[in-house]
Amino acid sequence: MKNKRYWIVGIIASTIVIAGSVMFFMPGCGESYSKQLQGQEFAILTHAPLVPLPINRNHPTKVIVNLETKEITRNLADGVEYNFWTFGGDVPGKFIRIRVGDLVEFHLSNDPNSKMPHNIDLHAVSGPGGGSTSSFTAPGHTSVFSFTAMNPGLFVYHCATAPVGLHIANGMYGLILVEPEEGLPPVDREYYIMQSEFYTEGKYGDPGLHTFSQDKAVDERPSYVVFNGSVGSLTGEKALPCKVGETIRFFVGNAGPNLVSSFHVIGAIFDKVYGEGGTKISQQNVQTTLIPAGGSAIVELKIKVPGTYLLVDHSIFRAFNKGAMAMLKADGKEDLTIYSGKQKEEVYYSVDSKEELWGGIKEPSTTPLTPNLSNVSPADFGKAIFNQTCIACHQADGKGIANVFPPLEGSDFLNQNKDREIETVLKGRQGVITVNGNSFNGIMPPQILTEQQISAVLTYVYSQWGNSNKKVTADEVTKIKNQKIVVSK
Ligand code: HEC
Ligand SMILES: [Cu+2]
Repeated sequence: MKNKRYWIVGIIASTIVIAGSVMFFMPGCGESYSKQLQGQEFAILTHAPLVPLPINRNHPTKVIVNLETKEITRNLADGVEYNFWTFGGDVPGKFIRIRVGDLVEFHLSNDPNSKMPHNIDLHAVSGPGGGSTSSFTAPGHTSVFSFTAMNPGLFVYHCATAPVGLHIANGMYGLILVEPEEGLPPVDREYYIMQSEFYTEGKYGDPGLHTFSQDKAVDERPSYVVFNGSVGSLTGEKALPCKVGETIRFFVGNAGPNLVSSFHVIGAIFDKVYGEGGTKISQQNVQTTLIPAGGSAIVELKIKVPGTYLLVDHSIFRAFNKGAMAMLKADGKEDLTIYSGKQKEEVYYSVDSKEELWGGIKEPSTTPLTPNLSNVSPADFGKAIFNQTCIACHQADGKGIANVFPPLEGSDFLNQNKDREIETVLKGRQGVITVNGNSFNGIMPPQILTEQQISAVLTYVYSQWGNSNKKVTADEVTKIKNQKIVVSK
């Protein structure tokens, strides 16, 4: 009995040992991550909006990062120039991607043409100044320092040379992603976006080369709030491409230097948010996520309906008046059950005005018209519009309704002035009018019709019930439509 029990214990124990060692030596499976530093590689850095490829090592390594500070002049907006100070020649600085436990040997070089010394404070560094105390570099010099990435997460880096605010305000920031041991779950696309403010002497859009405004910066009154270093860096032709159904991951940084970002995608919901750039999914199904100055967030979403989506700071004047807008353009198949698009448009009367207007007689017909022009004669087309649009008030026989709706049948008013009646249909009519000796004081709402539809319906009306048989062309309607002044009452 006793012997048997030892046997069982022995078998269980050796199974655990064997399984454990298999898991330890087999890369890429289970908990088989080594803490042992192995090998060496050069980091491949990317300019925004691109992100370096995911890391698939299961061990830390020595990573050599070469980054150059460079002072450049380029557009901040169309026709607006600014002297940017950069990490890697553009704003935001290049994206650095490493893995937790990596030993980073950082080489910071300052372009010989720089006017300023620079350094780097990486929020991923555990140590005084985040590296800035060891990386102060004069123009034409290179500084080297090393750090071990102790914590995974998405971190901001920035220049911390005095005056710190000026170096950040001029564009010296970027993101460094420290992947956790097991990496991030694979997705279809990753993009790098960084928000920041610019404080210029001169207003938003004032043309020319602009200099930094200390006053505005201290008062936190930016002239520009932008994504990726300039107005329009990710709009129009430069919209970020994606496909319907893909999982898209944004690494979003906020450099400030002052403002907090309310990051939002108009028409989409973040399925997952790694709040503040940490490693935990802090929320799911989020509309807007807050990104502190000097902080970040990782957001993931799926676009379900094709189209162009705006990425904004939902402090909305920043988006529409200061530049904080980017675009994500999704190609793919429509799904009308998720989003139908406009199904119809009709005239609306509030309950009150409807009672007043119609006195319970009849509601206006407001069905929108989408006739197939190719197989309908102009006369039939006009008649169809009359029957769908005008009939409710003016009646099928054009006789109208006594005291409420004037007749179109043999109407002296209608036959007097063609331009005026084009205007009636286009823009509506109200006030006292006299038709065939009877006065009316009602409201005809503007008709939601195209120029072509209006020309057809009026031509039809003129051809009926003893009217003057005038022809109305679409061009004549366009002319009246564009005319600012009222033809006549
Ligand atoms: C919702 C009711 C309503 C609809 C729909 C409507 N009208 Fe009118 N219409 C009126 C009223 C009411 C007046 C008189 C306005 C006033 O008192 O100033 C009027 C006036 C007119 C007049 C000038 C007076 C006359 O009798 O000659 C014309 C022409 C006219 N409508 C044409 C049309 C045509 C064409 C359509 C369709 C495209 C149309 N209306 C649709 C209510 C309507
Ligand atoms: Cu600097």
